[in-house]
Amino acid sequence: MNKYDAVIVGAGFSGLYMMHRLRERGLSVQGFEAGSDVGGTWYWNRYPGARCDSESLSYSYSFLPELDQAWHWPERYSEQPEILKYINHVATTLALREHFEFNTRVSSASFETTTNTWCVGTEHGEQLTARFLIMATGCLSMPNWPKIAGIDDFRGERFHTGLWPHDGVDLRGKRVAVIGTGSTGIQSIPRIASQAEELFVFQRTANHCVPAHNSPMDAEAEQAYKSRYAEMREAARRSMSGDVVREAYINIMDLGDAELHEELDRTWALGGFYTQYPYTDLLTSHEANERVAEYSCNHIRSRVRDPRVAELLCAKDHPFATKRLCADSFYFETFNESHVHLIDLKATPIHAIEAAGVRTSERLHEVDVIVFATGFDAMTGALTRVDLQGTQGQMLREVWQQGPVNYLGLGVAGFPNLFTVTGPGSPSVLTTMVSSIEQHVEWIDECMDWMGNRGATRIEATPDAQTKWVDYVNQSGNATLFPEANSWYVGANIPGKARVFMPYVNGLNIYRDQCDAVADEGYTGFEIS
Ligand code: N01
Repeated sequence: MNKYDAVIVGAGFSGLYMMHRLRERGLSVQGFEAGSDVGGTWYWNRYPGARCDSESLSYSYSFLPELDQAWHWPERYSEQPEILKYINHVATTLALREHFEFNTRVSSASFETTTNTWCVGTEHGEQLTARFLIMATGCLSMPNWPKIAGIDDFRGERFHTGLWPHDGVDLRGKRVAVIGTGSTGIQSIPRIASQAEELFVFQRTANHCVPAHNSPMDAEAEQAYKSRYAEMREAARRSMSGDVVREAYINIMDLGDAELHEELDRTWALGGFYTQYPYTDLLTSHEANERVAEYSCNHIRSRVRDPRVAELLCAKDHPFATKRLCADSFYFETFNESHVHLIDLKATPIHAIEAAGVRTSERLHEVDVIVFATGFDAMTGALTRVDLQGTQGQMLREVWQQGPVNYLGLGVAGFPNLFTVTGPGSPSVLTTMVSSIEQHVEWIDECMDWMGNRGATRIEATPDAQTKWVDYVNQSGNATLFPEANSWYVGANIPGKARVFMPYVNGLNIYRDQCDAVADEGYTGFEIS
C-alpha cells in the first residue's frame, strides 16, 4: 500500500493551494479529484450565466503577486470560463496536476490508531495510507436533486446547474422549465430566456437581490488597483468579508428616511452583493432590515411591468440578506418578456413531474427541458458522503447527525489528523471564498510544519474545545437574523437535515486572530502527541 505524508481531496482553489504549500515543503502528497481536471466549483458549474459575484480583482490567489500584475480579467465580475482559465493557468504554472488523480472519488477513510495514519480508499478500489487527510471538498459541491415524484418519468432532457454538460446545451427553440430561484437561478434565467422559445420559472421562495452592475473591466480602475495590489490584499486579509469593501460604518436606525434612501441609492449604484457589510444593524435589527427590504422591493416594482409579478418577485418571508444575497443582471427585466412565465409554487405547488413536463396543483406545464437550479447539500454534504471513520469506528455522518461539530471549523474530535478546508463553523461562505481558503490552507500547513519540527504524529481537537467552539459559533449566529431564513446556511433546503446555522458570522478578521492565537499558544484546544 502506498504511503504518503498527506492526501488531499479536491482540486479546486483549496486543494490546489494546499497541494502547492505541502509540495513546497517537500512532503509526499497524493491528491484526488472527482472531476476530470482542476477547478472544483468552476469545473462543475458551467450553466449559462455562471459568474462570480465577487469582483474579479479580489477573487484570485493572493500568494502570486506577479500573476496579480500580469493577469487581465476582462470583466468586473468574471464568468466561469475566465475563472477556470485562471485556475488552469495556476495549476500548469505550479505543476500541480501531476499530483492529482482525476476522475476519482475518495469513498472511505478510516483512522488507524496504532500507526496514527489514515487509510484512504477510492471508488476504484485503490487503498493508500497517509499521515494527514485534508478534505478540500468545497462548501457547495454536492448537488441537490429534489425528491419530486415522477422525476425519472420525464421524457425530455434534465440538467442540474451544478453538473452542467461541458459542451453546453442548446436551448434554442425549446420550452424550458427552471426550478429554483437562488443565486444560480437568478444568474441563469436571463441567459436561458434569451435562448428558449418559452421559459417557465418555478419559484418557491423569492430571493433578495442587489444589482451586480457587471461591466467590462475599466482600464483605469484596473491599473489603480494593480498599483496598490499588496495593500488591497492585506486589507482583504484583515477584513470581515475577506474583500475590500467598506464595513460596519453605518447604523441604519440612526438615519432618517431621506438619508437612508440616499445611502441605499449609493450602495445600489455601486452594485455587488456586499450590501450587508457597511451596516452594523442590518442583520441584528428587524426594523433596520425591513427598511432595506422595502427599498429593495421598490426597485423591483419599478423594473417589472406587471404589478402582480413584481409582488411575487419581492422576497417577503425572510429578512434581507439572511439567505445568501443574489446579484442580478437583468433578472427582473426578464419577467417583462412575453415568453417568460413565473409560476408561484407557494400558490400552486409542484405535484409531480410527468413525461411531458411539470404538473403543479393548477395544471401541467409542458416542456422539453427541465433545469434544476436547486442548489446543494451545503457545507456538510461533500464530507458526510464519504465513509469517514474515526478512532472508535464512528462515522462522521453519524457524529454530525444533529448538526456539524468541530473545532475552529478545522478539526473534529475523534478524527485525528483530519483537516477540513472552509468547514462548517468557519467564515467560508460569508466571505470571499478565496480569502478564507488561503487562511485555512496556511494555518493547516503551518500546523503540520510545527508538528513535523517536533516529531509529533497526531493532532486531535479535544471534545471540550469542540463543544465550546460549537456553542460559540451557534450563539454568534443566533444573535443575528440569519437563522430566521429557511436557507442552506441552516440546512433547510435538504429534507431531514438538522437545522443548525453552520457558518461562523463574526468575520474573517476576528476568526483569523482566533486561529492565530490558538497556533501561537501551541495549538490550544488540540491534543498533540
Ligand atoms: O442554490 P440555492 P443555488 N421545489 O439553494 C429551490 C453559491 N453561488 O445553486 O428557497 C422547488 O440558493 C429553492 O427554493 P427555496 C451561493 O453561495 C455562488 O442558487 O428552498 N424549488 C431555491 O430557490 C449560493 O447561495 C455564485 O424555497 C426548490 C433554489 O431551488 C449557493 O451557491 C453563483 C426545491 C436553490 O437555491 C447556492 O445557490 C451561484 C423543490 N423541491 C451560486 N428544492 C458565485 O458568485 C430547492 N428549490 C460564485
